Amino acid sequence: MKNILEKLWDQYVEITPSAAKIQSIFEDKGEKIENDHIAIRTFNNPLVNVERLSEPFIRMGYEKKGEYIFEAKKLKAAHFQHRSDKDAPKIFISELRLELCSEFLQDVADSVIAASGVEDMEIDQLLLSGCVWSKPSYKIYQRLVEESEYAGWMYVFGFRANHFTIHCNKLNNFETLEDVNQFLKDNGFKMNTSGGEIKGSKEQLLEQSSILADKVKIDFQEGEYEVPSCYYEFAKRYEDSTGALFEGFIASSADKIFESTDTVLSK
Ligand code: OOG
Ligand code: NI
Repeated sequence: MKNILEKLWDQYVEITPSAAKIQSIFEDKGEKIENDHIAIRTFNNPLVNVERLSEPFIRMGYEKKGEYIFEAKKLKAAHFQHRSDKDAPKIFISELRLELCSEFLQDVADSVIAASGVEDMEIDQLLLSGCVWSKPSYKIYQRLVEESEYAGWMYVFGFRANHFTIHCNKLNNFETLEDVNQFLKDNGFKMNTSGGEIKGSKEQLLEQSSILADKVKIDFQEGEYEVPSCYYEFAKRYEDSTGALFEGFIASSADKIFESTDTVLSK
């Protein structure tokens, strides 16, 4: 039986072919890939909020560590770390604060959640349920994206891993994150350059980069349209003055990493 992290990976690579390609080009260089973290998105509706989606991870031995606020994007997030297994990927779960959004957006979120039957679902099942509501409308998607790229993404892709993240400290042939980025670009991948190719710094104890989300054809009510799906991220962590590896996230960097799925960036 595959565990939930393996199932999330399988579901993710189905709509993120670049992730499988990237793994294989690193493996061809003799690397063994380990993930630093996995990210999940949701709405703050009590039926599906961060608290609720974190339950299966808490049961697996994870505990809540950091909390983050993204004012402009109207998001809140928390990260979870495994209590004893230091190699277990961290889990970063964010939620859109619906009460700060337009009535239109709130109505869409409420109605898709109400129509999805999530109340009767096991959370393990919900986490892997993707777009659990009925076929999305391209018109609604476009209107959501105008207000919140995050809401548009959530409406189409729903519950799944939004990205996995290569733990670059564990690579043997790449000294710096610049080296990783160069290797990706040499292999034809497009980086998210919002806020610079590398977000964060050694002084902040965390450097991150990501490719732009892949694009996939989605069967909307109005027909097929290509939209950005999921991306792969790369993180390098540093030790603080006591010699402890930094295990948190940096809100100002995360703010830009979110944009890897923006429709405007992938044009
Ligand atoms: C999460 C973006 C933030 C990080 O590592 O800072 C993030 C998302 O795109 O859902 O993953
Ligand atoms: Ni991330």
